Amino acid sequence: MPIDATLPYDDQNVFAKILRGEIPNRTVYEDEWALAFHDINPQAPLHVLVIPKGAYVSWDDFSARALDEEIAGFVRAVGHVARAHDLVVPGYRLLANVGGHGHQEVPHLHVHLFGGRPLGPMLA
Ligand code: DGP
Repeated sequence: MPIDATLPYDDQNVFAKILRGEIPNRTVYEDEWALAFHDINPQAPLHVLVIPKGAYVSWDDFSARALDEEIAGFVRAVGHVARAHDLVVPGYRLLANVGGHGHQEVPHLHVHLFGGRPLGPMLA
């Protein structure tokens, strides 16, 4: 079920539990600002989720409330993960679902990084 992205942050969401180490994950990258790990239900040969360490519900919440250094750190982490997987030459796709129409299911901001095959045109 998609979430209501205007609700306050719920620290019991599954990605908050992953950040606290309460649920296992397959980490591909971690730094001060971000954690990147394999999606549990991959839609491409490489399907990684990159999440900020801070408590933000969605892209909207993050872009409105996060400090510039958090935003910079997170964006750099996403780019680092793509480069570390040699995705720049073949190309890749980034996606952030927000709220109901965006079909966001986990109420902690996450950017999907897809790669490893031609992804075709973007489908709405
Ligand atoms: P979205 O619809 O954008 O909120 O996508 C949520 C993604 O999170 C979906 O692709 C599946 C993934 N996911 C949900 N629960 C878990 C989990 O416990 N571990 C991992 N690694 N991924 C999860």
